[in-house]
Amino acid sequence: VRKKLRVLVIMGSASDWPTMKAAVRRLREFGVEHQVAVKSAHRTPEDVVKIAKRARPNRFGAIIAAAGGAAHLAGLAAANTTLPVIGVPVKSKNLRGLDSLLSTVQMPAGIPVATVAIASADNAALLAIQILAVRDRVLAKKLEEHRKEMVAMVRRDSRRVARLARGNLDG
Ligand code: RP5
Repeated sequence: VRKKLRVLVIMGSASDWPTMKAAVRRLREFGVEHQVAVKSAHRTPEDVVKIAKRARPNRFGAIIAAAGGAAHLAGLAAANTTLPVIGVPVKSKNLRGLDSLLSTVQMPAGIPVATVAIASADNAALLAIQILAVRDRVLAKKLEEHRKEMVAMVRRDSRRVARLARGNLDG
């Protein structure tokens, strides 16, 4: 049997961890093996190159890279691997993540980064799981279950909001 692929989660700073926790929570929920590390495109560029180059032989199937501000981490990782790289723009103090978003998403032709919305660590994990699920039936089944749970949740919410809309609007 083929060995299961893992997900590598890197972030530019320990200050990104509160944002990235949600990705780890989701990967755990789906039983996807992962490794988490702080690697900075600007402060430790050699370490980023090294971990990205070793990612495929180290049995990773996707990389999640989160950074804020002049967010070059996902791009630098993508430049050093042919694995799919998912960028998470972390919300920044001065520009509320718009800088992170643009510097993560605006990659040059030839080196793509799949960028999720600002601070969307959970979606990054789901996308990584979807990538692994291309060749993993168990994961694909779990993703289907997750979608069904969302449908049930939205329908529950809809009934609740419809009830509220029929009630006292000033209460
Ligand atoms: C980026 O700058 C990090 O990804 C983080 O989002 C931001 C601030 O980093 P710290 O100054 O908190 O280490 O490199």
